[in-house]
Order: sequence, then structure tokens, then C-alpha cells
Amino acid sequence: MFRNTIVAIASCAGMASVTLAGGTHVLADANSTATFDTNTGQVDWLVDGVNQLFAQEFYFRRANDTQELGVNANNLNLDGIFTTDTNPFSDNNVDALSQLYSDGNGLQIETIFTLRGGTAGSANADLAEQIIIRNNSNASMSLSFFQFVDFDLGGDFSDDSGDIINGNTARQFDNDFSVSETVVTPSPTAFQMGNAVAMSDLLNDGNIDNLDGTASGIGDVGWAFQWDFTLAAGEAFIITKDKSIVPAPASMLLLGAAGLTASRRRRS
Ligand SMILES: [Ca+2]
Ligand SMILES: [Ca+2]
Ligand SMILES: [Ca+2]
Ligand SMILES: [Ca+2]
Repeated sequence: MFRNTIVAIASCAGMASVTLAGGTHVLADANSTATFDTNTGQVDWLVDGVNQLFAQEFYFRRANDTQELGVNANNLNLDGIFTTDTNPFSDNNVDALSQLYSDGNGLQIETIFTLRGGTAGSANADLAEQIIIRNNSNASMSLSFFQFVDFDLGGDFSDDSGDIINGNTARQFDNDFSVSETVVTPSPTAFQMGNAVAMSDLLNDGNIDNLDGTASGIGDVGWAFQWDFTLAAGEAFIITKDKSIVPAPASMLLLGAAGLTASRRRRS
């Protein structure tokens, strides 16, 4: 009954801070913009006018769930959403987004994104992310939490390739761009890189899935991280990570998947 009910979670004295309803929200900073949809997740990330990202979505699985569920307003209550301008002396654009979801049973998931663009034409941008998962119930709670991301660098996927190193850093390249994501803390329980559509299907089908440790991919690359943990009553689990887009290093051009032909089934 409370699904999609919007409650303003804060009123901030900052001059550019606002409370907003669910739907689509756009962050902007310097040469970059990023769009987030409360019904799915992040739906684009433009750098110098080129969209680099097809999707970023979070999923969760509680002890009694029989499949993974998306962290969005279709599966959880959206309790609040908040945007703010964290560098108001640089511009007047909102560049940070906080969203608060809960399951009505003690699980609360807060996601915070902060966008920093680079100078025009630099092909540089950065997205800092923090996810706070709280157990507000009176009993311990076992959870699996997933991050799924599907970059299509340079606006296309056929020339992309990537790998995961050290269990906590994902890298993806094409002829023009490179993106890396480092999980600052805590290290994931599992990871997987592979065909983005197949990986999205893993997280959206009706079965329980765990990531298989595949550490590289080519073509329509996507990747995911998984964290398994148990929260005591009142405890929180905090994931901090950062994504950075830069121009492709020349040494990585050889990884380009020349000659790949692919037709892609886009998700609705
Ligand atoms: Ca700003
Ligand atoms: Ca590409
Ligand atoms: Ca599944
Ligand atoms: Ca991709």
C-alpha cells in the first residue's frame, strides 16, 4: 500500500537542494550528465555529449526470496528522494542524488550518487557511489546484494572489452574511452564479467543466481559485483565505490573487438 508513496526525507538549508518525487532525475556537472529512474536505475551517463552507459542497476535477495529483485520502486517502497548541488560555487546544477527504499519489513537501502564532470572535450568524468543497507528490524538479516552495470563505451558495444582485477576493480575499454570502477570498501564476495544481456537475465529471471567469477569479456560487456552478509538488528552495511571515465590509453587499443558482429536484444 505504501509503494510509490513519496515522503520528503529532509529539508536542507542549501540553496539548491530540493525534494522530489519518483521518476527520472538528471544530474549535471561540467561536461557530463547522468539520468536515474526510480523504476529501474541509472539509464545513461553522457560525457562530452556521448552516452557511455546502457544501464546500472542494483539487486537484492533476502533469505526467503526465490530470486533477485531490483532495488527500485517496483519492488520496494520509495521513501524519499533528494537532489543537491554539492559545488554551488562552480555552477548551479544539481550533481548529487540520494534515494531511500525500504521493504516494509526492516530492510532499508539508501543509494547516493555524486557526479563530477571534466572540462569540455576532456572525455573525463567521475561518479562516486555509496550504498547503505540497514537492518531496522529486531532480528538478524541475511542478504545478498548485487550491482550490475552495462557500459557501451562511445555509444556502441561491439568494440568493447574488459576485465576484473584484484576482485574489486572492473575495467572496460574501447577505441576511444576507458572506464574503471573500484570498490573502495568492502571487497565483494563474488564478481562476474560477460555478455550484458545474459548477465541481466541472471538477475531478472525467477531463479536464485550467484556470480561465477568470470574475469573478462569482449563485445557487449557487462559486469556485476555481489556481496553476501548478515546484519545484526540495527546494523548497517556500507558499500563505497567510484567510477571514472577517461580517454582510452593507446596500449589498450589492441583489445578492441574488431570484426565482432552482434545483434542485441534490448531489454524493455
Ligand atoms: Ca553543481
Ligand atoms: Ca564502444
Ligand atoms: Ca536470478
Ligand atoms: Ca555493454
